[in-house]
Amino acid sequence: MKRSLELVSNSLAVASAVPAVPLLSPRPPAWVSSLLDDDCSHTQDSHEHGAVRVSEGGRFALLSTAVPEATSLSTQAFIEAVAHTYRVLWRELSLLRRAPLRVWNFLPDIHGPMGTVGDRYMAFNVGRFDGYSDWLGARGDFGHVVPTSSGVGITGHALWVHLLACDTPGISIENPRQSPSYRYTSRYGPRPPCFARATSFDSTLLIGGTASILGEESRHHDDVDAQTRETLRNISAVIQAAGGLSDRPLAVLRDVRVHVVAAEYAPAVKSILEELAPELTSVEFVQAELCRKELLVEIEGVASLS
Ligand code: 3EB
Repeated sequence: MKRSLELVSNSLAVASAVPAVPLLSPRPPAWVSSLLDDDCSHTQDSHEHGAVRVSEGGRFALLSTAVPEATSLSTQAFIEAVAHTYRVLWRELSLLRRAPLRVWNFLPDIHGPMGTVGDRYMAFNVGRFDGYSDWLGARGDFGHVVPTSSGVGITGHALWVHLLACDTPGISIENPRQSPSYRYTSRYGPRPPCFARATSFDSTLLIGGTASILGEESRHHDDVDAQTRETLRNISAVIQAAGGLSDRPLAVLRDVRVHVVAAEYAPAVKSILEELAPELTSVEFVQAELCRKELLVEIEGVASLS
């Protein structure tokens, strides 16, 4: 026991090799509050409207809502609760006269079984699809309309959805290396997820959850190194697609949140980030379950296109 403790403290002494990896909390990353604060001519206003908490700061607003006992719901009730959540958020958006930029979805018991639908993430996708379909009218035509997002696991029983919005619409960006999420086949669930790979506004690019997926297929099962490199190729491609620097797209990446399924993966991901994206200003590691069991790492972030 003593021996292994010594080993741990020795490795800690080597140039910050071991990052802290807290369990994910169901909240957007810190840059979101800075965005609301910075763009504020007066103090940030926060109020409740029905089930939605609205925080407004200048041109931006963050809409947050939860389904408290989501894990107790039947498959059908859960799907309906997700669809309802999306309808409520989008109704609130139009009341506020704002356009969606970015969604964070935090799912409790993300791989819990949900009958013939599959797991809870797949059931979530059915509900999100239904909610978006009602809002968009034309079923399935989500291109250039849905914002970028992430969908990750969270401990506890509540489902949380946060929506960042702006007074001017963003531009949805797709990744040529990946199928648009809303065109996934039924291989990963009866209804596809609905999100853009990134949303740009002004000269900022919000990059949604990005993992080791090529086309629609998960790559490099059981290899966190290869998954991280594949993920960073996807992030490069989406920055390029948005018109970012083409020689080394990762140089414009600013803040990232890195989700790892197990804390022990963090040092490997950290050293690849130091190799390929040394300009990063802030890296937050969190431990979370991801939407497909074979995915070990997922990275989201902000890039500066100017
Ligand atoms: C994927 O399909 C898997 O469900 O909102 C990335 C971004 C992922 C968003 C979501 C899921 C979601 O790329 C990971």
